[in-house]
Amino acid sequence: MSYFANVGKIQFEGKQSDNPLAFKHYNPDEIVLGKRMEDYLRFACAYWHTFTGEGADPFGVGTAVRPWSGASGIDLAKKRVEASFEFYEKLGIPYFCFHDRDIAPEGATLRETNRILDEIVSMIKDYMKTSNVKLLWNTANMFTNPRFVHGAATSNNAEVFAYAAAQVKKGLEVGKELGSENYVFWGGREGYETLLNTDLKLELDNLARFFHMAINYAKEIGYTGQFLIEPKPKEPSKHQYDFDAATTIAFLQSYGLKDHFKLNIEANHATLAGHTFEHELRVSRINGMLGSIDANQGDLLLGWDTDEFPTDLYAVTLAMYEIVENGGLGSGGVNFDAKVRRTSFEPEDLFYAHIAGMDTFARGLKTVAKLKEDGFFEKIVDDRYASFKSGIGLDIVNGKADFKSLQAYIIDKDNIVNRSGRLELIKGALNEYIF
Ligand code: XLS
Ligand code: CA
Ligand code: CA
Repeated sequence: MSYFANVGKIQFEGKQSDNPLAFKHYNPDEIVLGKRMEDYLRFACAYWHTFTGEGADPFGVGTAVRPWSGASGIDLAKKRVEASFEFYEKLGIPYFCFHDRDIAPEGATLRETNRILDEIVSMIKDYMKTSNVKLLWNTANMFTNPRFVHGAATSNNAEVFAYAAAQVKKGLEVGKELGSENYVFWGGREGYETLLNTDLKLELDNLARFFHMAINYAKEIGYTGQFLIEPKPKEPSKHQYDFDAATTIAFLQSYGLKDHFKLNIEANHATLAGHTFEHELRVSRINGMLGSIDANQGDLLLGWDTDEFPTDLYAVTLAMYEIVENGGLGSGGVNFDAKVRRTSFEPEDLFYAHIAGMDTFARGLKTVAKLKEDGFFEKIVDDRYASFKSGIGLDIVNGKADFKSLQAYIIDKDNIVNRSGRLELIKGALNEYIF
């Protein structure tokens, strides 16, 4: 049975092609910066948006027309798995990601839920045997069910903490079973609304306890995937504990967890935090913490997480620069945590959306290769910070200066000369690379 009978295998046809079901820039085998594009970008499909989501919003039910619509329960879950592998293979996307609850419905108890999950996991495992598609990461949904109303690992209710622990325990076992290359912790409802009823210290201590337990259990069962934390501000709780990269890194450091984690940086979460995507990537990178990315874009006119497919070449180029400077993403990848708009409700739209995202990242990568070849940013930054390459600046950098020597150096100087940052010149020149 075919779910996407109208669509064949998506091929690279190049820029001149007018076939909407072809790549114009993403050519998996093309070598860019010494690596195959496919290996550099490690694209992944987000199960929740592409197979589970139906396009509902707070004002209306789902609009999505899906070949698996009409089925329910475990039947629906199985149809989604079948459709997903057909989709990955036709698109030529090498990875996928899921939350436990995306792939299988819940039962009355966790025992029952795990049994249903096992059934779907074993089906996925069979599909993985006969395809080249791999699991980039899996995670636990600890935010949809009402039991998580006060959070999961930061809930005031110890039984909810226990439930969350058991759920992540199972997630790590599933990760091991399917060979997931990373395991993601996105905060979900880990945050608070008001200090009027919140023990902030206990909640943060408990969150750290939870992570230590996860590390210990992964070790115990020999799960070797990279642990990733995905920062996000504002949603769903007003004060999310993993607000942004800097906050998350500080938390990990305070609790002796830093060596066990990297970050999964999402574009839309960066902008919600009042940062650019590249800022969040840079902060992670310079701290040795950049692990993976959730590729999407927000709408700067809207204050929430719209999870649009990434098509902004400018932003993606600057993001790809950070990834290239990071030496790639290691075991991480570029996961399209993005959903087609509610108005793009036909099954083909799922292909168009991923093609647009993959082509945009491929273009970003190729542009960065040119920028690197010309040393574009390196020259700008070297020149701008030249004062630290010799004389007093070099003394500061080498730790040879102190307040007394600096005072002696500067106290009688009658003019300090600054130079223009040349921002408009830089932006104009950058446009020539991108467009
Ligand atoms: C929600 C998050 C979530 C994580 C995985 O905003 O992006 O989907 O990526 O739990
Ligand atoms: Ca995400
Ligand atoms: Ca998001």
